[in-house]
Amino acid sequence: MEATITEAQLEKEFQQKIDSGIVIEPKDWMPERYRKQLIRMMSQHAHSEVVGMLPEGNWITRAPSLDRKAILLAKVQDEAGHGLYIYSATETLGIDRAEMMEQLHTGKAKYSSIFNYPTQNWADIGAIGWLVDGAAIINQTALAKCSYGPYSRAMIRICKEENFHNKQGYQILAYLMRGTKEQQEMAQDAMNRWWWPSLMMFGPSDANSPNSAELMRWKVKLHSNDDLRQRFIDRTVPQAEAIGLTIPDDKLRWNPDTRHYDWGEINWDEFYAVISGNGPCNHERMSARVGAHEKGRWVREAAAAYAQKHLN
Ligand code: BYC
Repeated sequence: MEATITEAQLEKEFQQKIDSGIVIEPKDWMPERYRKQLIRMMSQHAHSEVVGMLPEGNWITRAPSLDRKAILLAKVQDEAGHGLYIYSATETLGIDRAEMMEQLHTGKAKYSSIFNYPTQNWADIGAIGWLVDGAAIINQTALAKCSYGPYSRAMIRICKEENFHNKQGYQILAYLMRGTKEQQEMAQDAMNRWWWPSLMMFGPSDANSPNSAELMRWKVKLHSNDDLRQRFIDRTVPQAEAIGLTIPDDKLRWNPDTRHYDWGEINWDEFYAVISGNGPCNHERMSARVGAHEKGRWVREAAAAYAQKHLN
């Protein structure tokens, strides 16, 4: 008689694969909880890419030159592409895109807190590219080595594109800092408004991160929220100094003993308000997203009708 493999044995073997660095592929056995956690995190990541087009899209028609418009247009299109890769990667876990959309539109699924802040002037586009894409690169470079194959592979290409985004943002601010006093003030004002929300992108502090322990055991996350946040600060402070921007944090200073920057305290009340739907632009972002989805209904229906007629 064949011995039945128990769930516990399967889980043990799964963990051994993870511990020895074997990448998990869609058809491999995986614990239901691993699948659920990945669907949660990856779908929220895909939603972030798509909702993230809105604050920058706001400036495409008002970019200060044709070159800047072309660059911004390309960047925003890249973000749409990132959303598509990650939605496709998430579908390999057995959820379909319509269900993910439904979760976003009903508020069941989150998207990154950062996209609930307004883009008030052109310098904000520089700050998003430099700080927001910069934070995303730190997070995603780690995810490119995560245990789930489709997610890690999507991240490799995305990180390459984010690097271009990051440089174009930094260049916008570097140019403004070489400009008139008014332009320098615009750049500093954008820095002041985007710095702390960018730090919030890494999630709650480790002590308050309910998902981290499990995700790190499964090597979905390779570093904790606080470790990645510190890495971002250490990398970004010298870049700010190089172009004459001041980081809006009185407590920021280099610590020669730890060889990291010490820094102040995130306003966690603000973070939790934003992720529970009460940030400055949550309602605006969701109504724009739901509206765009509704407007695209006829395209989805036409594509489905075409597929039924010609592709079966
Ligand atoms: N915003 O236990 P935790 C881009 C939620 S887009 C909102 O630490 P986890 C770009 C968290 O979901 C790049 N919610 O969670 C696009 C959880 O709630 P639920 C976006 C947040 O998963 C366009 C709860 O708080 N990148 O680059 O272990 C233009 C507890 O947190 C946030 C990604 O999505 C937040 N900031 O860690 C420009 C990266 N932080 O789900 C640029 C992929 C936490 O239990 N995601 N929450 O209801 C991750 O790496 C991880 O999911 C996080 C959170 C580090 C974000």
